[in-house]
Amino acid sequence: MVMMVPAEPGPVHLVRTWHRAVGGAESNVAVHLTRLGIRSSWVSAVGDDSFGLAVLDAVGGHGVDVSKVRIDPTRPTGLYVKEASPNGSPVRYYRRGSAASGMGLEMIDRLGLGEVKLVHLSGITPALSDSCLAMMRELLRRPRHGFKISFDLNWRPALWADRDPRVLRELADMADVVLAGSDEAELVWGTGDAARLRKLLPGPSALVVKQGAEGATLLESGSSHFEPALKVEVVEPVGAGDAFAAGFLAATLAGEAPSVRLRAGHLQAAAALLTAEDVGDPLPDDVTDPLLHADPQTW
Ligand code: KDG
Repeated sequence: MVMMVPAEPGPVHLVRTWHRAVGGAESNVAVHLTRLGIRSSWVSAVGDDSFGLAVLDAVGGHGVDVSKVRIDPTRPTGLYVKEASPNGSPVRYYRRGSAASGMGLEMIDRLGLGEVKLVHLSGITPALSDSCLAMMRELLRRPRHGFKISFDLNWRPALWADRDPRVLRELADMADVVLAGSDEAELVWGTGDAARLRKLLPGPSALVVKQGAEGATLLESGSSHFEPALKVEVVEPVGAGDAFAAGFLAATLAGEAPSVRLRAGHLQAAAALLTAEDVGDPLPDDVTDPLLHADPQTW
């Protein structure tokens, strides 16, 4: 989506100068993964309009392959307005009837499932329309040969107002890797406790429960690992979950140990927390590399 952020202080209805950026959970993850050296495609749909071009330019400009994105001449590119604030940023969506909401089963062919190692999905897509939900279900139900599916819950209550969010439980349970905030899990499953959630979500081989500024827990192969988060002065939190997912998934693809995978997530999230845009500047390697493998006392 195109994202508009006020470029001057004051109540939003009085703001006349806006900063136009680009955001979207899955494209954010693709950008972070690409920066981390993982060849990534973003598969979605934009309108045949200037905002669509802006999205393709921005996401493609980071090196993400956008060649599989559908340009839909009949629907507009989605838009959202974000008011940056350290305590959670109110967002307003203008995406009903958007090109992305028009996606359906036919999009699955664009994924090149025979060639990929990982398909990353989010709980936002099934909220967009019935056809998007059907696409997600089909993708998650199909037998997987040589690739895994990760699923970030990304609970967005504004998108579920007239839809039944319980379907998220069913979709998440069919993924291989699930990431969820404990606060989101509390709302969707009635518990944010990692061990209890695991009982309600037995399908995925890996479950990551993020406890905000405290840290994150990975439950996998019968064991549980916790890594504290880094302490940062939060500028704006939107996008930090996507950054975490990318760091965690990149380290997972690299076959790293649980503590390194969680730390890789925290390091990416820390960089995203320091910017009002969804995707901030990456922390330099000479900062991240020693931290990834640091002694637990000094992390
Ligand atoms: O995770 C960040 C996203 O929430 C943001 O980029 C917008 O994808 C978005 C959404 O639907 O909320």
